[in-house]
Amino acid sequence: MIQEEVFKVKNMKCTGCSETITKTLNNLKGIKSVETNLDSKDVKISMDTSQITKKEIDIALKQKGYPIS
Ligand SMILES: [Cu+2]
Repeated sequence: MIQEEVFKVKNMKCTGCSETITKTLNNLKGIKSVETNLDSKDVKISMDTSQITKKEIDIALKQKGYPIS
């Protein structure tokens, strides 16, 4: 099932951060689209929930220094 969710992202402070976050997410299986918002410090992710979980997204981003909540 394709599901859209918004997560708060810690440490996202500039366009470099949002590029890293977007790239990291797009490399994950099951991610359909990524939209970062620097003002609200969050990311809107469209994902296939049969291929990826929030936990996996969290782990991948945490490794880059951007934990989500
Ligand atoms: Cu940055």
